[in-house]
Amino acid sequence: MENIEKIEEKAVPEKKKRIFSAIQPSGQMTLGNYLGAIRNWVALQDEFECIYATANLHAITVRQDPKKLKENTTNLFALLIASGVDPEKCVFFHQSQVPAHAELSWVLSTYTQFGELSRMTQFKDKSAKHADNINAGLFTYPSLMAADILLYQADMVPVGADQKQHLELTRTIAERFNGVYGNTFVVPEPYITKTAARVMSLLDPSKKMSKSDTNTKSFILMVDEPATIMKKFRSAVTDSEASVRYAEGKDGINNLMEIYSACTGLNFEQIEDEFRGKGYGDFKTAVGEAVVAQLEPIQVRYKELLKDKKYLDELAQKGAESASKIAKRTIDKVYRKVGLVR
Ligand code: ATP
Ligand code: LTN
Repeated sequence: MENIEKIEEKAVPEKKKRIFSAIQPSGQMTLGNYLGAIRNWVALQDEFECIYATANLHAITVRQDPKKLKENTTNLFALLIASGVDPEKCVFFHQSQVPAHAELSWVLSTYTQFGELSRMTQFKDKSAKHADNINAGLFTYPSLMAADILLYQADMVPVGADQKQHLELTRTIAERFNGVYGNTFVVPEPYITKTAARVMSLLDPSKKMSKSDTNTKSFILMVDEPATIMKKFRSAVTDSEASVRYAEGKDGINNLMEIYSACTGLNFEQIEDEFRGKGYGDFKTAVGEAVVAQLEPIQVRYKELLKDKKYLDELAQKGAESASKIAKRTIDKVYRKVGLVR
């Protein structure tokens, strides 16, 4: 018995799997970002080695006002902490603080094909939206995203469903590079929630809820006041059937059911039971109240955190130092393999 205990004590703990994800400070965070991605970031922290960043280099692929970008970046950092991202448990920083992201991105862009980048739906959507600024960075955005992930040898990447295509390209780039130079990168898996993986616009439920939408009624911001949230849900587009059920052709109601399910933990059947015989008005009020209940404690913590911006900067600096150490190992290896003088 004594022997067994000793062996157990000495057993080497299994290496924790590594997680990487990022979010752009391209506007204010929406309920879609939270339910589709950030809740998973938080949930994964205890079990895995997590590395999270604000993707401010990605954000400049769309024209940004410098002062606003900086402010949005710090605010987003605070909002993520308020949402449960814990800098004590994970490595948390701003992408621009670790130059290896840009360095690896360049190398990987030479292993990413024009045709592959041309097929990215995000590129197509964003170039349609910003026809006056279809810049090279917008096109090579996925090479930078691949660099973010591969730099840390991440096993899993928690994202919303809209990022699945970028993740697939990341895997292709990693496999291509490994094929040429031998095992260099871990090939990552996407980690996507079952409910609310793609929260849709409240005004056009065929489009995803996006923080850069020009119509503010189409999204719920994490920092929206309770009265605003209730108002936005009341004006959400539904259908004329007046029956709360999840079905094809009922995109508006399906979206509200997804949101309600993600906020209450109820499944679709339970939601249908709760609202049988009731109108859409009652349902929309319940969805609004469930969302307010989720967001209120986050908003309180967020306001508190924003009082000390110096502390937030210090946290990011500390995170960036830890991230740089991990990143250095990969970028050194890549430069050596490719034959670049260091
Ligand atoms: P933009 O509107 O500027 O393109 P975005 O909100 O689409 O920004 P990010 O801020 O980079 O993009 O997204 C951060 C995370 O939130 C990603 O994992 C993304 O998949 C997820 N996400 C974005 N929109 C939604 C949505 N409507 N539903 C679910 N998840 C989403
Ligand atoms: N492209 C992502 C944001 C992003 C990201 C990443 C997500 C940038 N780098 C690395 C996961 C891993 C988006 O959601 N628009």
